[in-house]
Amino acid sequence: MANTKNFSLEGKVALITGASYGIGYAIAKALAGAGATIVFNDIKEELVQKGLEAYKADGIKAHGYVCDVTNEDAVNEFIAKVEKEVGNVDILVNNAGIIKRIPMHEMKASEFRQVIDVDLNAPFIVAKAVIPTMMKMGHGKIINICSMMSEFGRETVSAYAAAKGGLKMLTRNIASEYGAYNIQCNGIGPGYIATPQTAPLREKQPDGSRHPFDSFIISKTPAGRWGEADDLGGPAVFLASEASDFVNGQILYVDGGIQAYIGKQP
Ligand code: NAP
Ligand code: GCO
Repeated sequence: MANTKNFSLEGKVALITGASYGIGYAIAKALAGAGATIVFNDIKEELVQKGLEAYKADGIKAHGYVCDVTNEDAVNEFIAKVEKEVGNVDILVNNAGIIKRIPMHEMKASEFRQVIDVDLNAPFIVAKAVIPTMMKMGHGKIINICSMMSEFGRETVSAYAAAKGGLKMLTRNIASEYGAYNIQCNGIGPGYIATPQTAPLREKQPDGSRHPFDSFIISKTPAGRWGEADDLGGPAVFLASEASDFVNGQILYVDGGIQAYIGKQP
């Protein structure tokens, strides 16, 4: 029998930030399927409630909290509450994120800072809040949701690319600084995934045709489709489990092959 390491998450507490819906929800569902207890947050109470209903409908008893991940005091209170009410966080998925698609020369500095705040500063804040307990426990898994924009740029996403590029290096630095405590920190780099965040890029044109960007992504992806949030569940279970105990500081791209492909001849 091959000595395959354990993919089970039984007995583990997993915190997924911004997981009322979208990629965070799909990852939480997969981690729950592997046995983890799910904790999630959202900024708005009504979305936490909506998320709790969705988890319940999927047979998952999740714990939902209202917390703005950019607010360090609120995050520290949130983590203390989770540790008291649910248990120590064994697995952190820094998923919460925003994007603003604005040409850089038209973007206000305040808009740039807002994206950096949610997509880069917040993963630092939340990781910093859970690492001390992980150090005491002698184990921990941190998964940062990066992006193809951790590697590439494109028009209108300067702030997002800067944040996700920084998040790739924050991932590698946490791996370097805390690997000695048996804490593994890796990233997942989704390709183009069909969620509310990318809905504007897939909107049907007035004549009913595909959005040009939609056609572009389809032509650039060997899989010939956008990713689904559920496509990220398996990779997340792997990086959250003992099966990846010797994987550290890596970004696992789940992109349907888009980064390997020159693109279909028009
Ligand atoms: P989404 O549908 O826009 O969901 C983002 C989630 O983050 C929402 O639940 C949102 O809550 C929450 N959030 C935003 N700001 C927050 C804050 N300050 N505090 C707490 N929660 C906050 O996005 P998604 O497509 O699922 O993406 C999730 C992650 O994957 C993001 O980091 C994104 O950058 C990354 N990603 C997405 C794609 C893609 O193609 N979709 C590809 C690569 C990477 P509210 O609804 O209350 O704002
Ligand atoms: C965009 C998209 C992308 C995806 C994702 C790709 O406007 O280019 O939103 O940024 O969200 O990050 O990996």
